[in-house]
Amino acid sequence: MSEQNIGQSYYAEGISANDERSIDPAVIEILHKAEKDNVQTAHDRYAEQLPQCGFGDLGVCCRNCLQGPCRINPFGSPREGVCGANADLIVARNLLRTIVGGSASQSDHSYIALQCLDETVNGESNYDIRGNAKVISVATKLGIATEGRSDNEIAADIVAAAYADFGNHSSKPMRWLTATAPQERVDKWAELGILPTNPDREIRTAMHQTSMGVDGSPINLLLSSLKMGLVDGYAGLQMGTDIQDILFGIPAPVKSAANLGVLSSDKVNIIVHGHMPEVSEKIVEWAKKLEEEAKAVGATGIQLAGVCCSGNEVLMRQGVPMAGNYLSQEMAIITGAVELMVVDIQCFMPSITKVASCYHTKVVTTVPIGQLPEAEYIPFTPDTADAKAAEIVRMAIANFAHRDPRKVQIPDYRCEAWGGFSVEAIVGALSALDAEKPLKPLVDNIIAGNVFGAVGVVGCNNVKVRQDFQTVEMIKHLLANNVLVVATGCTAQALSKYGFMNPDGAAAYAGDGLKAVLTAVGEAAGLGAPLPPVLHMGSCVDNSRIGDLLGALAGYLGVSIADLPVAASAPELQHEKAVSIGTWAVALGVLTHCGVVPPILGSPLVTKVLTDDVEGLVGGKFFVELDPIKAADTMLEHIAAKRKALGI
Ligand code: NFS
Ligand code: SF4
Repeated sequence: MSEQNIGQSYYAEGISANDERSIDPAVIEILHKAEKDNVQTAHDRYAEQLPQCGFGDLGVCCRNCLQGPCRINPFGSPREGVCGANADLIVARNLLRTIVGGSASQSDHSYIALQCLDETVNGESNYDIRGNAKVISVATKLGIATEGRSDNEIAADIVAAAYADFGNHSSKPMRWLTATAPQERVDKWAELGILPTNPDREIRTAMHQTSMGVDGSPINLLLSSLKMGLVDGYAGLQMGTDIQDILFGIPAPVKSAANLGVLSSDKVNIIVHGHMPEVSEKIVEWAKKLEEEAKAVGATGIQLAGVCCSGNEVLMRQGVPMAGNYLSQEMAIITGAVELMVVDIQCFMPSITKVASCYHTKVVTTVPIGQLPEAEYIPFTPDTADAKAAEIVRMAIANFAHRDPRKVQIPDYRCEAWGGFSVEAIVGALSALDAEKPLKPLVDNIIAGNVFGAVGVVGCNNVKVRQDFQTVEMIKHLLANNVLVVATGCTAQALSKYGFMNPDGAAAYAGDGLKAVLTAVGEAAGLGAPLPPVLHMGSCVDNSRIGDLLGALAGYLGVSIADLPVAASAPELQHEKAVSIGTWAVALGVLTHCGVVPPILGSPLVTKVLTDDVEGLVGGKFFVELDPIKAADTMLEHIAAKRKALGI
């Protein structure tokens, strides 16, 4: 059986049907090993948390001042906190603070990349500009002159434009937003008064607005939540992706593999985890350079693998295989085969050092704000990146001698998975069919009904729901109904493990119309095989690529994004970032599914606005559905209605 078929069949055969924690047989194998090794995982800690607090679940507790904590009883009294805030107000304030958390994480991530580009332009860093075409496209959209200028000169102006957004003291909207979003959206957001100016100012204002005794209007707070979603969309996702592509290159299709079986029993295994390609790209570079040193200690080489979005970043640009998604981070260590896990920012569990202490695995932190008391801290700066990366790789090599073969168990599951589907790569593949109007073949097939519509599936794992289950079941149903699927984040890694991201997946999962289109594009683009039925578009930051694709499709058709036969879904969301990204998607006009109930149900008003009324304002709305087939059906109905409205 070929590698990719393992991926397809092991889920189909229901090997893992009996475990409520995950559908991934590799993960279940390791969970059993964890029990044997007496290691606690997120699943055990979750069990200890049960039952979780009902007030928190509904979003009706408030700690915004020291008169609290206050909580509202949805079934009786108290109906108000000490200051008089009711459930609607408390839920709306808490939601905005959650979205602030997401937007702050993502805009700080882009700011780190921005400073790295700044130092690179000034010749003060260990990085180069690899995405030359991106320098031109980003400059062009920002209205920066490119004729007869070097990449470095142009990039210096791009850096200045980005800093100007973060230092914008005027009431003008962020330039990155107005340069990127379709004009129709910008006008709509202006009409609603939700155009963000300076991302840092918006975050500060929202924290102020939600503090005790300021905004008492739930509706006003919800409008600020939409605005905060736009902060994430443009200061976080869009700026982050643009700058990372300038530094590290525009991704192009690349063949790789996924699941814990990508770890090697005879190589030095290094896991990159977190979100910053500044760290993970350098580790990749130095792992290649120091391969011989690994052989000198008796290993056959160095095996890199990624977890979470760092994994997605280095898959997209370097073809590094993915060990797994968020809920697999502890599993990777429990294999006993990992010499070193290097983390930077976001989504690494504080537990990993404790898990690592049961094995020989070293954990290395690299960023001042992302430290773990039991880890080695090797601070990474743009001008020391080479030396630090070499030090970290050498630390892993030296640790190979400490691996205890009796503790090693690498599950024999790995699946062929492709990555690298940037918008540039997708348009490139389509231009093999129509060089003049690359989007025409896709749009023609949508009109003809071969492609019924498109869905972007994004976001995390969440210990409250069975790992990968909702994602896989929902996507199977959508593909069978000829919906084209693009994926990012940890859901992309989920799908990569079960054969959705290799050419064989087209025959296994896609309906006839979609299969024919994937085959035609794949052949024309010279892949010699169909396109995978789910296109891996990258990390969570790379959700901007989905936004760019939607904008291009809407522009081609001369309609609003809100009119397109598309939907979005975060079936297993966990992080605040997933909430802020979802809010941006709604503001873009997209129907957005949540497969985990967000803490808003304590307010009937907030729930109604987000799942109903907001559609009248921006064209998009949220819906919550825990059953993956029902969720897919709701998206299919929505797509059908949008098709009908477009007259197709
Ligand atoms: Ni997105 Fe990436 Fe995964 Fe969720 Fe975390 S890694 S930025 S937040 S858990 S998808
Ligand atoms: Fe209680 Fe109001 Fe203070 Fe919140 S802000 S803790 S509801 S008194």
